[in-house]
Amino acid sequence: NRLNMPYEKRAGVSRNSIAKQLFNIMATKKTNLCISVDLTSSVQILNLLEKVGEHVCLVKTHVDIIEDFNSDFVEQLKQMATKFNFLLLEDRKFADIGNTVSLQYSKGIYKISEWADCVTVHSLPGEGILKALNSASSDKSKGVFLLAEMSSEGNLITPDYTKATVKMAEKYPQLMTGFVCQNAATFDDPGLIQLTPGVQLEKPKDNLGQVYNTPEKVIENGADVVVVGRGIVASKNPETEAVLYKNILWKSYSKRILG
Ligand code: 6AU
Repeated sequence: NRLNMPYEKRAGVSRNSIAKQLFNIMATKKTNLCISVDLTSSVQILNLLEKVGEHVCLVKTHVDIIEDFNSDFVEQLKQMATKFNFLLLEDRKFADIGNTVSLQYSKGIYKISEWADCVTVHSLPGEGILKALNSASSDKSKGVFLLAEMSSEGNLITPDYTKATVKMAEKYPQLMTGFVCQNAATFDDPGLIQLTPGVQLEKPKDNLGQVYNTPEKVIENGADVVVVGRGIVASKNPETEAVLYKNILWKSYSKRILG
């Protein structure tokens, strides 16, 4: 059972090199917190990461919301990832035919394939999307988090869609870092990572359909890496808040592996 296995053991059975690295970073830094830096200025993002970088294993970006995006920002982001030992996830949620996705992945202003360790991908278009990312030439290791479930109210994902998504991933073991999902029953493979968003201590939802659970609850529900955005980013003291989330999450994980 993956839920009772410690991260360092799971690193040993991962077939994707990013999943392996992420499990090892979590075990070393003793944190399974991913910060979602949904800010629109590059300076704001870098300032925030300077404060919370040591407390997170993964930094999740939406680069298409940054108003002053430039290559210097990417360089500084990469430097910070090295300095604090975290990985970079671009939450692009690719959802088109394979050919278009391979262009969106490596071309345009963002050149995601050049700096992101991993990306998020919808299974909706079918297997071609994974084939495209798998064959995209890249100098670095890469990984995919496939969306098997969503946190938002009224989303159209059904249990059959979730099952078919997990099945689709089975053909691409070297590409798959894990799944974005809410429930432990979604998949069994201990080498894959359950990335769970929709987490906040303050409130149960936002005004636009986001639904929140507590850190304890999502770890019980199988989360391996937990995404927190506004719970930290919009708080008065992001560093204090990041430490708070980190400690609750690590305590809940430590309890979980004891069975
Ligand atoms: O903590 P929040 O609500 O401020 O931010 C949650 C972050 C956002 C969403 O784009 C993302 O998590 N997200 C995702 C991801 C990670 O793919 C899937 C989902 O079902 N719900 C969700 O909120 O940046």
